[in-house]
Parts: sequence; C-alpha cells; structure tokens
Amino acid sequence: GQYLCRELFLSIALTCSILFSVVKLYCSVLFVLCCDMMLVCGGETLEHSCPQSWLMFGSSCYYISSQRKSWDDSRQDCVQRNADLVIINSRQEQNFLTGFTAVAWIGMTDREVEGTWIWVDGTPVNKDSLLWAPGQPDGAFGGEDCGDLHTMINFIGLNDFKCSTRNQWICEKTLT
Ligand SMILES: [Ca+2]
Ligand SMILES: [Ca+2]
Repeated sequence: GQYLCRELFLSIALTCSILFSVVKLYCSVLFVLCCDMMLVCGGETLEHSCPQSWLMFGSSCYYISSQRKSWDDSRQDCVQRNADLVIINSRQEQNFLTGFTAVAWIGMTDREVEGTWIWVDGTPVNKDSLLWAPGQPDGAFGGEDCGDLHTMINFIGLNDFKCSTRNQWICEKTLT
C-alpha cells in the first residue's frame, strides 16, 4: 500500500506542480483518500508491504529469527517463509542489519569453491564493498563455509563460520 501510494503521490505532485497552490491542496486531499481506499481494498496491495513482524528497509522485508539453527536449516526456514537467507547488496543494507543479533546466518557460502563466496542466488560476493570482521574470512577450525553477520565488541562485520553451528538467521524477501 505505502509503496503504491508514494508512487501515486509523486505523479500527482508532479502534475500539481504546474498548477496553483489551491489545486495542490486538493491533490493532497485526493492522495490521502486514495491511500485510505487502497488500505480498505487491501487484497491486491498487500504484497507491497512487509508481513507483520518483518522489518522493512529499501524495497526488502527482513525476518530476524529468535531460534537458532544450522545454516541449511535456517535457509530451509526462510524458503518456507517465501523468502531466502539475506543477500547483502550494500554497506547501507549491512549497516541496517547490524546490531539486531550477536550472530546471524546470512545467505553467503563458499562451499562449492573454497575461498569463492557466492550468495544464495548464485551471484558473487563483492568482498571489498562490505565490511568484514577483523581477519575474516579465515576458514578457521578446519573449514568454515557459511557466512554470518557478527555484531560483537571488537568483532563487527561479515565472518565465515562452521555451517553446522546453530545461530539465529536473517531472511529477506523483496517487495514486488
Ligand atoms: Ca538484499
Ligand atoms: Ca571465521
């Protein structure tokens, strides 16, 4: 609903900007009415807002688990929620997600080729554009093939971790 309204408001505002201020006021009243109507109509606009208890940032919705599971089980949970483990596309997105949990699984793995990190959608991880925790990834403890986001004192950022460890996790779904 909100997204559609914003789009609509922008186009209305654009049209109005060439008219008089009285007309502008009329347009903003129309805008409010329109949003109310869309909320009432519900149904088809629901996919434009995040499910209850999910967080919204940009054009994505995020679910932060309270349970702890292995990386694979975490991913499975996200898929069941019509989402997937989070893909972090920018430092802004990383900053937004930092601080909700001490450790959370994200949708990053180097299982197929050791040292080559890819996201769950198959795209490569741009290692330089994101913040890694000090000294990471380090493949410690005989192999760490799954990615997490750490928020601990002196250890903030992306990290590689043993996939079978049970952690909280973050799912992401994009708004349509
Ligand atoms: Ca993302
Ligand atoms: Ca590590």
